[in-house]
Amino acid sequence: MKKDQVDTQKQFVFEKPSEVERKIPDAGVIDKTGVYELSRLPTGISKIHLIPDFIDSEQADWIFEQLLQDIPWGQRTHVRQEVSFEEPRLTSWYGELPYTYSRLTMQPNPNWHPLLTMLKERIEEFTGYTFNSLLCNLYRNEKDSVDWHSDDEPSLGKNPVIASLSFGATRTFEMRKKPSPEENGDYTYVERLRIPLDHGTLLMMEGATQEDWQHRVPKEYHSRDARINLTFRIIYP
Ligand SMILES: O=C(O)CCC(=O)C(=O)O
Repeated sequence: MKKDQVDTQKQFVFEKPSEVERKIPDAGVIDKTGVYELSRLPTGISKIHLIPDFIDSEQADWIFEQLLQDIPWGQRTHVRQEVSFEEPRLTSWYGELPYTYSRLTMQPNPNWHPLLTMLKERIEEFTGYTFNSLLCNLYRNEKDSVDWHSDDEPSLGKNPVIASLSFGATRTFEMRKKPSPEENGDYTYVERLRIPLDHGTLLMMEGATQEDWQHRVPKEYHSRDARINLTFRIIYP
């Protein structure tokens, strides 16, 4: 065969790409009362329980006003790689023991506000768990937020139960599943959930939720009024 003959006989063969094109999954939305199993992995079952209107709106209105006024809100500063930055929200801690997260320690404060004690007891009666600590968050407006994290500090023990009660403006609580080891820390294709937390809503997180999932409350592009979030926890010495 001559050389030019070979060239004209060249064929283009379509070859399927060896890697299947992956789609980023749409975020699921959870906004109805119910118990939801998020995942079942060797680490355990991740479960949340959403109870909108746990506190009726009229009661929630005055609770919000009281807490906004009475809780000793403070702005904490984090230092990372020698750069310090202020948390984009105000916080307050209640409990007999100090609480350390992101290398920041909040000192014990055993002087529970009576309203907080009342809310704690109501949640305990409903859930059957006994909580000994509370992290309060105040999101002053749409610019305040909390970044992706899990509540997995050693002081919370294994499979912590966290009861999160919200007052004021509705903000979206987002969850994303931690990637499997093959993903090398890449969250691009992980499962995601969006949970609107509005005035008086209780969200319980249980089982392996903190081990296998992360959560955040992102900044919003449109204006938002203030929101208070109370996360009741069980801290071990
Ligand atoms: O504001 C919320 O709903 C979440 C707060 C939170 O993630 C936390 O306190 O760890």
